[in-house]
Formats: sequence, C-alpha cells, structure tokens
Amino acid sequence: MKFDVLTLFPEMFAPIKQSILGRATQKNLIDINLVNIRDFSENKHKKVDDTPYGGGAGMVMMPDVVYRAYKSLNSKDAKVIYMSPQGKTLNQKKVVDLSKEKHLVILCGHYEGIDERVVKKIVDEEISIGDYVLTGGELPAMVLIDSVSRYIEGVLNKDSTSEESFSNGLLEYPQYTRPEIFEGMKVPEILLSGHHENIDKWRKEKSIEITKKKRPDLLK
Ligand code: 4G3
Repeated sequence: MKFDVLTLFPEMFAPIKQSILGRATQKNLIDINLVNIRDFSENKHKKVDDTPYGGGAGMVMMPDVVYRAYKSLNSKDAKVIYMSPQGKTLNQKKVVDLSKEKHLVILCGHYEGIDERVVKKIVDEEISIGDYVLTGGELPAMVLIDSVSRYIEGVLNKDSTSEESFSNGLLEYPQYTRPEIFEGMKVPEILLSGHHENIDKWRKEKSIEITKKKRPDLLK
C-alpha cells in the first residue's frame, strides 16, 4: 500500500518509521511518501497560509499551494483523505475497508484548517480520529497509517487481528505471561492446563464479561 502524505511538518512522521511499520517499509509492504506542502509555495518567503476572509482568529492554508502539492503526486487511482475534526469518526470497520485500497493520499491541515475550495476540489473523504481538536492533522494521519497498515498481509507476524478487541465486536480477553506469580497474584489456572477447548471457552466468557463492564455500548 502506498501512502502519500501532504503535510507542512514531514519531520513529525519519524515515529512511524520505527518498529513494525519500519520493518513493513523495509519489506516494501507499505510505502510512506512524505511531501512538504511548503515546497510548493511560490512566495519568496515560502508563505503557505493567510488570514481568514471575514476575519477571525488564526490562519488558513492557501488553496493554490495545497493544490500544487497534490498535483505533484501520481494519484489518479488514489483515495484522498482529509484528516479533520469535521470528518466521520474512524473505527475498526473503516480501518479494514481502507486497508483494501492500493493508494491513499492523506492531507494534513494546520492552523485553522485549509481553504474550503481546494478541499472540495481534491478530497474524497474527510476522517476524524475522535471528537477533539489537535494542532494539526499529522497525529491523526499517523493513527490512520498505523491502524490500516496492520491489516496489510505480512505486516504483523501472526494474524493477531482476528482475536483482538473490536474484531468480533467485543473487547479482548486478558493476557498473562511469566512469572506465574506476580506480587502475590497467580495466572488463572485454566491457562496453565493446556486444554485448548476450555481455554477458548474461558477467553470468550472473559471477553463478554469485560465488554459488559468496560464498554456496554458495544453490546447494543
Ligand atoms: C482541519 C484532525 C484540520 C480543520 C485535525 C483543524 C483533530 C483532528 C485541523 C481544523 C485536527 C481529528 C487540524 N484536529 N479529530 N487539526 O481527527 O479546524
């Protein structure tokens, strides 16, 4: 999967070059191409934003600069996503759907956002990672890239996506590892039994119990 990211702050994407996504990039399973919108300013001071028409606080990213950055990409068959607090809230189903795309272009706004005309011109879908405002769309873009990449074949070692939280509409069962006793607390006996049928049954019951207690809204 190819991700083109249009951003004023490409350096912010260092975290997704680490660990699992770093290895996925090395293996050519994903390709994250960071494009600095500022490189497409034609202003002598590399200006990319201006005051809002009608007045008000903050700055708005200029449409022509964003449009030139977009046009520099080879994105005919790409889905263009704008990370915005006004988008539909991301969830696991949306993540799975997006993981089936071959090419995503992710537009990150800063300041008070981007001039509406270029959003209308190039964006296919507006997505939010939750009902709160951040200083920019970069953290949301990283959340999207991380969550989607996990569903690309070969990115995760085993298929850990089929049993995890949300995959079956429930939260995940509790996990334990060595030592067998930690601060006086024992690992549940059944997990040491080697009886896989009983373990599966116990985990399913725990999933339901935990979902009822922590996220009853998921059961409705
Ligand atoms: C557009 C996304 C972008 C308009 C972006 C602010 C939160 C989210 C921005 C705007 C963002 C989110 C940049 N903050 N909830 N900030 O996904 O007013």
